[in-house]
Amino acid sequence: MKIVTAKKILVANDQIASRNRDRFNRAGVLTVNIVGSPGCGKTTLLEALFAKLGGRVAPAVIEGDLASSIDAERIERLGIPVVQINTMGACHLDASMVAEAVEGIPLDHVKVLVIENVGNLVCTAGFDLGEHLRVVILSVSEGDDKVAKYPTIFRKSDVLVITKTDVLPNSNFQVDRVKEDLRRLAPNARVFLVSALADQGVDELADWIVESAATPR
Ligand SMILES: Nc1nc2c(ncn2[C@@H]2O[C@H](COP(=O)(O)OP(=O)(O)OP(=O)(O)O)[C@@H](O)[C@H]2O)c(=O)[nH]1
Ligand SMILES: [Mg+2]
Repeated sequence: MKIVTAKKILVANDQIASRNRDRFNRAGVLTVNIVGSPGCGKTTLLEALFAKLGGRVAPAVIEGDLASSIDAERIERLGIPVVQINTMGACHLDASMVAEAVEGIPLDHVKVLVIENVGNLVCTAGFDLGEHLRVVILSVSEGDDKVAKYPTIFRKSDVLVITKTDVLPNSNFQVDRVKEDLRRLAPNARVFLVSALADQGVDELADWIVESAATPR
């Protein structure tokens, strides 16, 4: 009987991820993997962010969900190229899914490819997709203990976006606690505070995306 271990699956994933990254580099496309719990506000943040790009960089999106094309339809309404991946139950995207989805993205006309991963704070941590930057989203309503409780994804991310900051006045969420926990795990990670609905901090995030897209890789 053939037994495939998780380690072998991860090694194979890393090889495909590396090919994806080469492809993005050749096309001059910055690729950002967005991870976070279900409902933390990933798609809403993308909608707000794209409205702020103002033609400075051309975005495209790969949406990952177990089922449905709800999120892809939201992005499509903005006139942005998008491909939906349905994982049929898998709790994360992997590099081969992204390699296939990229076939539907006009890379020659794109400067930033955003991959919205399946809503999950655990499984998404182990799978490199070939992205250049990983952005983890934590919404205020999830609680300020999540960095300490789910360290892997935070350790492996370049940026933490704390979302739904409009909810802060009615919450016991301590931003400083989150920043302290993150500093121990990922001292170089940047932190943005954002409310997509109240339009707070979105400009700063958009500027960071534009700067990152212009940075040589
Ligand atoms: N108060 C507040 N609510 C928000 C904010 N951003 C998103 N929401 C709400 O949070 C809910 C989930 O938002 P989505 O953007 O669909 O979340 P998601 O992370 O993309 O969800 P999945 O793709 O299903 O994992 C919606 O009801 C949003 O209106 C925000 O900045 N403030
Ligand atoms: Mg979404």
